[in-house]
Amino acid sequence: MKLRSFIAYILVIVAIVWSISSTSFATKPPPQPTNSAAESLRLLATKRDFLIGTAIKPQPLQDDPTYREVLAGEFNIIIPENHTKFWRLHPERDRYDFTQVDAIVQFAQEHDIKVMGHALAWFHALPRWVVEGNFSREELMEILHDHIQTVVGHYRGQIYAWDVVNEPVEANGSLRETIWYKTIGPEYIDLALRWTREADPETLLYINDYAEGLNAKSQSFYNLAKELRQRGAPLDAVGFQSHLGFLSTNNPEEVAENMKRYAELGLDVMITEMDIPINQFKGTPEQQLEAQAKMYRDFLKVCLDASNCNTLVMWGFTDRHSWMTGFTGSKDPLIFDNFYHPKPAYHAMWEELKGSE
Ligand code: 9MR
Repeated sequence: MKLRSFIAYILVIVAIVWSISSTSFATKPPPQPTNSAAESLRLLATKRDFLIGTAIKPQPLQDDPTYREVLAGEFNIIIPENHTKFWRLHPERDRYDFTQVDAIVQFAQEHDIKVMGHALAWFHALPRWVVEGNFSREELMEILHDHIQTVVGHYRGQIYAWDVVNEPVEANGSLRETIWYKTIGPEYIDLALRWTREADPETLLYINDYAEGLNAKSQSFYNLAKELRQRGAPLDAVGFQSHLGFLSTNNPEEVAENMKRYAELGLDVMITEMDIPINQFKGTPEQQLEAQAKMYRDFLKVCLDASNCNTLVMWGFTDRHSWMTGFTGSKDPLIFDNFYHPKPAYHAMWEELKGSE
């Protein structure tokens, strides 16, 4: 009898403990985006003159209040992910369309957020009229000049930095054989920089690539930047895209070393497109998220510690709207999940920014 009542007693205790824990689990509120908290990423970054940003898309900006709320709460700089690309802004030779970007710039100004522009001369995202036009050297120079003058002029004084030439080098270290390179010659880079400076003397000018580590491609990107400086081209910075473990190295020591040599040239480095797909990490989903968080933190620290890096922009902020969504083999690369809940990567960056105040 004694044994039976002891067992009954244990069962009652187990039931109570189980019901308390499951109740608290069921009623536990989902983690909230921390933009309502006193200290967001943005606030911590702003306190130390650091720019923390994200690429953005116009559709959710227009349709989704949570997207807008998290964006304005957490970031002090943005890059339109696709809408400042050539084919979006300049769909026909005699027609420009600024509607979407004007709305983005207006949102940014209302929320005191800086805007970066990407990308004036790139081999990709060109309209057919450029690619298939069979233009002569003089005609293509006129087209690029007109594009830069009109676009950069339209946003004069409103764009913090322009990505003037995107992805100018190949993996093997040679200059990429883009339509601009093949038709105008390698001087298209100097010309594009000069024309951008003329159209907006205040904006920062950078060239951008996935050339962050130490290899043939990054050596050639570095040589290009050095030669541009030596020739007196108006270049202020280089962009490290940082699709880590995907297009780019995931070795922070190499990136730190690479940043140093740009400092010696008097050039800033901006991290412009950072994302970290979790499938590159082994282990359970929780372990993958922790490894992702550590990598976000490590690369943020590289930038914070460098004398010439004060900007880190991610290629989106919620996995719901990442360019990798739908890719097999590369996923969930950002710091908020599909439902705008901050992931361990968010908290890791938050701690790093807080710690470095
Ligand atoms: O994320 C962008 C995707 O939505 C576009 O379809 C694609 C082509 O324009 O470009 C993606 O962004 C790229 C960026 O412009 C340059 N660096 C690599 C980025 C990821 O591919």
